[in-house]
Amino acid sequence: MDTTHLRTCPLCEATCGLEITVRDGTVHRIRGDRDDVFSRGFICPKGSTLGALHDDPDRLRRPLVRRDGVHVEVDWDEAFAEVERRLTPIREAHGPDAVALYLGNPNAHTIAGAVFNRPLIQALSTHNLYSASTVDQMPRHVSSGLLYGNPGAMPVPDLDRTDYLLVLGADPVESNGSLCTAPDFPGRLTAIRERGGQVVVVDPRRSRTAELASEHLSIRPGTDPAWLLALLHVVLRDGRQRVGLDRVSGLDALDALVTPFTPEAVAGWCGIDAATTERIAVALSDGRRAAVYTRIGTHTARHGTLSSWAADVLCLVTGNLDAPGGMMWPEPCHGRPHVPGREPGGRGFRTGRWTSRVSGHPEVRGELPVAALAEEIETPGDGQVRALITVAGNPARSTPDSARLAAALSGLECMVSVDIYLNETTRHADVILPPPSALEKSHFDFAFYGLSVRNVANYSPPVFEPTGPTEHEILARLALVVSGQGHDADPELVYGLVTATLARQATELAGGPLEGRDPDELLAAVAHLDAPERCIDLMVRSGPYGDQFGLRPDGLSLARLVDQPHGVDLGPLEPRLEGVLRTASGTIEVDHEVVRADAAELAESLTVEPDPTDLVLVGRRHVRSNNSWMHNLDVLVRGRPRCTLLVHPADAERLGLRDGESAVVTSRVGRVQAPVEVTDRMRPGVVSLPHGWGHDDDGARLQVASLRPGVNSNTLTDGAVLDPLSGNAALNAIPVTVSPA
Ligand SMILES: Nc1nc2c(c(=O)[nH]1)N[C@H]1C(S)=C(S)[C@@H](COP(=O)(O)OP(=O)(O)OC[C@H]3O[C@@H](n4cnc5c(=O)[nH]c(N)nc54)[C@H](O)[C@@H]3O)O[C@H]1N2
Ligand SMILES: Nc1nc2c(c(=O)[nH]1)N[C@H]1C(S)=C(S)[C@@H](COP(=O)(O)OP(=O)(O)OC[C@H]3O[C@@H](n4cnc5c(=O)[nH]c(N)nc54)[C@H](O)[C@@H]3O)O[C@H]1N2
Ligand code: SF4
Ligand SMILES: [Mo]
Repeated sequence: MDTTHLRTCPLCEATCGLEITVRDGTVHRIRGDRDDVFSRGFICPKGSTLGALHDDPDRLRRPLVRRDGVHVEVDWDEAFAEVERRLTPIREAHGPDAVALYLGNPNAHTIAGAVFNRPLIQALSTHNLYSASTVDQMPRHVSSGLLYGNPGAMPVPDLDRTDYLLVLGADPVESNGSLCTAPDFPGRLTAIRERGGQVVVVDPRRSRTAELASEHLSIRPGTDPAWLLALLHVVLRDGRQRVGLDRVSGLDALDALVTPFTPEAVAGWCGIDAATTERIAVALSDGRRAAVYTRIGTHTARHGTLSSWAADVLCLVTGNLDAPGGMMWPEPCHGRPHVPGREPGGRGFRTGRWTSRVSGHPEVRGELPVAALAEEIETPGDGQVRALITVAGNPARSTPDSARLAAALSGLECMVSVDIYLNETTRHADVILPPPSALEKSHFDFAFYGLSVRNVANYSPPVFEPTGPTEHEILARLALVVSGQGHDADPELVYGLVTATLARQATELAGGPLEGRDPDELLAAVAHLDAPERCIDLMVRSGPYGDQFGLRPDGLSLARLVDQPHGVDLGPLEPRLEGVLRTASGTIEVDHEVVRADAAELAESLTVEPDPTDLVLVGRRHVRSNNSWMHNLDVLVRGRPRCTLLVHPADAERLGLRDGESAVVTSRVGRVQAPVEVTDRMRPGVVSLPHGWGHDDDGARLQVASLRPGVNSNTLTDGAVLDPLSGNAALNAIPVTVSPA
């Protein structure tokens, strides 16, 4: 008997609708759901592997505890008891900062990660909070914090209505998009060109996205902020600005900031001639609908925040912020509802409320840079990290100078990992707590409905019943252990707190639709649901489209989402600046001392003439890969090796490298050996290696991945190079030397 299940793919940010056929208790087929309101049948090769992932014999089903250096299976109570035995004395003897927490990328893709990490973070109350955000998008949070007072409010390109899309440092044909949720990104790019618009891709490599574009500019890595400021320079110099918004302050400071960044001054530095820069600046400011989209290549860089800030300011001054076809803010269905008459503004944004112990890095959004985690573990003294909890993260592969971090992990007194694999990171753990597979969880995209190019909502129930505790139960029980309530305390204690907070927030929102209602009435209305569903229902019903618990009977609720398994389309994005502004002034605050200082520092580097024989390393993604953790699926990794070093023919010639042969790549911190792929896709002077590989560590259990291990590119990236405004690691433009092996 076949059953069909419709659900959203949880693997990347594109949120594609899947149609999953189950036969005799196993996944028989997965294809794109043609009736999904957003993805319309689009699927990538990863989407159809959820069954293989579920059935992967290496995926952990039972907890592991390390005994005499070997991981052995134990039952769940024993595992939590072990966590309590090991963690509690460390916290008691050395205080809360002795236990660090690292949250990895899949937390953005699970309900547990979105809602149930909070109690664990609160219970730990450690200054040593780290996440994949500081090897990813932290610069964009900071630029939104500075400009809008709201680090969560990151505008997205209005892909379906723009006529001009400038893409820097993103390759959405491979990645399917990031900080821009758009299933079938390639189709949406093609549509821009088909309706007469243009797509310009700025990337040191001619990526597949660049091939789809109207124009490709092969920029020198790490120089995007200078080029973006040069575009701004031209717009301001020629009086081409047309700011359409009135809640803006600090624009007067821009002229001085962009003065050094003339198209001529940046031409040699960026590798883009002045005439091209002038032409792009004119196109962006001639009144057409235009959007500037920056991503990994620009954010994981020394001036990542400055780039992100400059891209938004460029849209602001050309009338393309909060306007259709420009950069816009989605209105997620679980967000805060409209409050009629509310004055925009709030408490503003600040960083540096505390600093890291060893290097004094400022806290950003409650986090310290993960690039500093190794030194916090290694350096003795008060506040030294002695224990670490990882949740859905593989920092031994995904963070800079990761060989140093891996060595530090092996010196911890205690490590606990919530993870589905015994891999390069979790092999260091004393206890591994495996959550159920993606198909055993319900799904709701808390993170991505706020980054979506259309307002949509979708809820997916689990396909299979979980055989062990759910991920939210694991997180709740960890929070209870940490807060001293014992390894056998009832997780409902945590669920109750989380849901009570949500109900209180809804009923205490001044001027909100539920103001003054009894929170217990809301809680009673959702009491019959499981914990994640209670949270979703509370947020959706009290959100901008919600039924407001009866006040708006045709409004949205979990029940309505369940009834519409192809998703609910809530329409195109609408201007909503006033809803997102949280600056103290109630305006977009353009002028910041820290931004001016960073731009001045950048201006200094323009005078340094690049040496044509210097080599720098950048990263890349492939559509059949997903960071470090999907290489254990044969269907995805079979075929030609993909962890190769791309080298331009001229560099290959000069360095004596031959296609298919091996090269040694050396940076300040490490060295790897990888097969060379000679290709004119690369800009001369730039080599490219993907991250997330290197699956040959002893003690990991990845039978398929270990057959095609590849090499770990983060052996080369340098933990000492950060974007000072955000603490984000620079993972691109890494100086390297390359020689034949
Ligand atoms: N050089 C270089 N380094 C990079 C990047 C780059 O471009 N270049 N990109 C960076 C970026 S953008 C990111 S986001 C980071 C990612 O950094 P991480 O999040 O640290 O690494 P991932 O490879 O995503 O590892 C995810 C982990 O979660 C586990 N997992 C998968 N699904 C689940 C689940 O449902 N629950 C739980 N509990 N665990 C699960 C996997 O087994 C794996 O151990 O890497 C960064 N590192
Ligand atoms: N298939 C697949 N999809 C993924 C992931 C994956 O690992 N595999 N990871 C997911 C995650 S966690 C994220 S954050 C997103 C990331 O999604 P994207 O931001 O699209 O990331 P990439 O595909 O790595 O593309 C980055 C591009 O930046 C270029 N680049 C490098 N340095 C520079 C520079 O200095 N300037 C400019 N202008 N360009 C530069 C690189 O050549 C590369 O083409 O993808 C997500 N989706
Ligand atoms: S593009 Fe992303 S969301 Fe869509 S099927 Fe592929 S992995 Fe899943
Ligand atoms: Mo990411």
